[in-house]
Amino acid sequence: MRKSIVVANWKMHGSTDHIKSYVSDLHTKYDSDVITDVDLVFCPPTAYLQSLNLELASNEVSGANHCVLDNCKIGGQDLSHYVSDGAYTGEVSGRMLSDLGCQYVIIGHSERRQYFGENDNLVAEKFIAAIKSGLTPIFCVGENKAERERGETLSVVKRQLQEVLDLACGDDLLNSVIAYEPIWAIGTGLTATPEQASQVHRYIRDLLPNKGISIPVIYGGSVKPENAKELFSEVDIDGALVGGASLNAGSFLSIAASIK
Ligand code: G2H
Repeated sequence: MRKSIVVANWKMHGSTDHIKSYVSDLHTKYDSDVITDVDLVFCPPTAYLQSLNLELASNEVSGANHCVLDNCKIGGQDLSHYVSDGAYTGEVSGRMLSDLGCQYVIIGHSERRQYFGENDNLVAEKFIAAIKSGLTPIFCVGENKAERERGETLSVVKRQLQEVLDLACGDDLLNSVIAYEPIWAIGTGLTATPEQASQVHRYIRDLLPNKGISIPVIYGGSVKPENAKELFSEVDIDGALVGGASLNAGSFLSIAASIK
């Protein structure tokens, strides 16, 4: 039985005020009868990890509908491939993320690959650094529009995954999440159809040791309350990596509530 997981990737958005009102909304709108057996993972900018964690853990929220957010976790959006402390200005290690309360970290998001020059090899090193730090990597793969149009989707995904498969041992992969995010669907309003996503998810599963039987494979790319149910109706889609729609607590909870 695979875990269902819905991840909020806030990207470079947020503020102290936003966190307070967001968590207050979570407390009032979260319905534990509707959202069952789903991990909710919040990945704010690193600067806000601690305040979000404290806010989520707080039981000081007033209001009749206050509920305990047991299955809410936090994660980083990136980490250093350096595992040990050292003279690496600007870097944040996996140990530091763990120390701040993170259980997850996003690795190899297409925006990291596109704007910060992260290649398959660096991304694979970050995957290993996450595992060594006791974090669950949420490893992102996905093709761009030109690659899809040339029919290269599966070969691109295989190439991106291969470096990790080469560096990791089987047990490393057991504690990971794979996110399929077609780049042409990120922040564009375009979403892969459930069939398009499912085909790639099945292919990813086939590449994983033991057919990835226990590894969640989640979908990302303009997921919103309106399309979540249809995507989650596919057996190979175990959850979502949500960007824009995760900035509103109500929308994010509505996506999580759509999990079968
Ligand atoms: C893809 C996704 C979250 P959005 O990047 O990682 O963002 O839902 O805004 O397309």
